[in-house]
Amino acid sequence: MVVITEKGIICELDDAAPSSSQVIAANPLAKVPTLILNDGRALYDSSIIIEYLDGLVAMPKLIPEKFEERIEVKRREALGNGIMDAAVAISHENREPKKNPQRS
Ligand SMILES: N[C@@H](CCC(=O)N[C@@H](CS)C(=O)NCC(=O)O)C(=O)O
Repeated sequence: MVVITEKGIICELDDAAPSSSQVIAANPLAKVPTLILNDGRALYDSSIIIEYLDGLVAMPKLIPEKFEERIEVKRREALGNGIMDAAVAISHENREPKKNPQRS
């Protein structure tokens, strides 16, 4: 969403759940984000989607060409992904029923 906003890309957004038939049909991993291209192909995993969108629209360039700068951006991306993975895991865990519920 940040890349789409930064690049001013016009696209259709759908808040389909990972378990929806639409996502499952497009992405064998059944995960979001999944980007469905105009030709019907689907891209998945945010890092691939970001790289695609950065190449699709030239400016502003978000992933630098220079090796060291590129690695720094990729390091930050990996940190962001790790934080999101942890947040999703915590969110799922909080939805699990408590194993030893306390009685009031
Ligand atoms: N590495 C992936 C992670 C995608 C991901 O885990 N998405 C979650 C968002 S809640 C999901 O779709 N989970 C569904 C599932 O794991 O079944 C990315 O960056 O796109």
